[in-house]
Amino acid sequence: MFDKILIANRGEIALRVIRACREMGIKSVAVHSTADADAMHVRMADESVCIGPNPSSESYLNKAAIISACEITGAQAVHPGYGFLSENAAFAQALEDHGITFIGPKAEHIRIMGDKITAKVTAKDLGIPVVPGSDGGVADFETAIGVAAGIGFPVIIKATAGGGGRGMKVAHSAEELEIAFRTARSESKAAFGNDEVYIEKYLQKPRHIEIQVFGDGKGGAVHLGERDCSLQRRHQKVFEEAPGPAITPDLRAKIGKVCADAVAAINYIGAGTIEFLYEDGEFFFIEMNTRLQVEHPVTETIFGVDLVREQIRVAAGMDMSFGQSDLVINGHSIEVRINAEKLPNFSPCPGKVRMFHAPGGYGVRMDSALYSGYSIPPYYDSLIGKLIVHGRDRPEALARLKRALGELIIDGIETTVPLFDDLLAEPDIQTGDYNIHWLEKWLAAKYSS
Ligand code: MV4
Repeated sequence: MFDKILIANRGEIALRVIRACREMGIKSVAVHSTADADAMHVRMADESVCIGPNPSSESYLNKAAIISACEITGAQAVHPGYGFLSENAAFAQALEDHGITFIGPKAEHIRIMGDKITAKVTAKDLGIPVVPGSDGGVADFETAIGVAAGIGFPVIIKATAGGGGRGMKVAHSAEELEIAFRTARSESKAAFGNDEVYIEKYLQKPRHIEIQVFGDGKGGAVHLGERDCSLQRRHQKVFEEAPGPAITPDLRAKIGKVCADAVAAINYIGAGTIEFLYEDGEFFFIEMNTRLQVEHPVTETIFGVDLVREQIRVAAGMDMSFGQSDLVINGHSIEVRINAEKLPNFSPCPGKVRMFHAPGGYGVRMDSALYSGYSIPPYYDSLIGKLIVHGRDRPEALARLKRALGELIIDGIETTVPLFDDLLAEPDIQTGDYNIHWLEKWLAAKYSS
């Protein structure tokens, strides 16, 4: 087992990893930018190294500075958290070249899943159901028309180099397709330096369902069910839950086995998430994320497993501490993401937190790097906390979430907390009757005045 791990991240996820290290008897090294000298992850780690100035491009994304920090401190492994370098194949490779373990999948798997066409072809070959569409890139409009004729309108054009919703265009007719196809290509070229696009059948009212998988890197893998992350605004998740309100045990077991078998077949190591659109009882692969996700706690909560501990174990060459038959769902979990943003426009609202009080009590977990008196710097993501609740069933989790939100105090800045009080009052949220468009429609209606 490692004796020291460097955490190449900040905020709540850095604390999450430091906590796992401490419980495992592993020393932790925090890295930070100038702006983060007083951040909680720096205080909580055993050691810290300043790796650069405020912009993340010069600090949290600075590969050479992070590798130097490993060499200076003697850290044998790096946990990347999410975002930043977590899905950067070149970083994973550079660490390996320096004899440092990347706590995550092999660079090759990161690379495959980072290219959306290669990811889809790989998924299909591994027996994962994919959205009907072009087999690979579509180079000209004539080909695009041919694909659309085969699958029927509406269709969606996606950037190969995209992901997270960037560079997508929907077309309902051949006329719309001509414009959409050209715009998608030029926007993709401008945004990613790559104009390759592909075409899929456009699903009109799906849910975003993602399957958590975990591999041991030696042909063993399990699934840990699904999360329903359909409640999103501008491709940012806002509210996530497990199990998914629309997913039956039979559906879960079937798609879960397909996913676990697929990652086992490629000797995948560590945590991964296979994202699907789910509509009318069918799953359609869209992307795979080769990192620990923000919303991993809802899965941890219902299965009673520590995913970060498992990531560290398998990265050190140990076996996973559970098999598929050990993984039994207990109750229901919901996470809400708390951002330093001002409603109704979600405009970033950094600044000094005069007082922070986290809710607690039975079935409540608050993952946050806030403390009273902390100044949230303006340079990074606006996520400042995740409130995760557990109940015996969904109604109990919802009631507990409402209770916990009532205890939470974040004074001095604007946050997205008031949104959740309103959201919990909605009958569709109470019954779980929502899809990927529900939140944006609700926000438009609610804040239209
Ligand atoms: C789609 C789709 C409908 N049909 N693909 C958006 C983000 C990216 N990961 C995939 N996305 C979508 N792909 C087909 N074939 C609708 C979306 C989509 C979406 C997906 C998940 C969660 C929120 C979304 C919001 C708008 C569009």
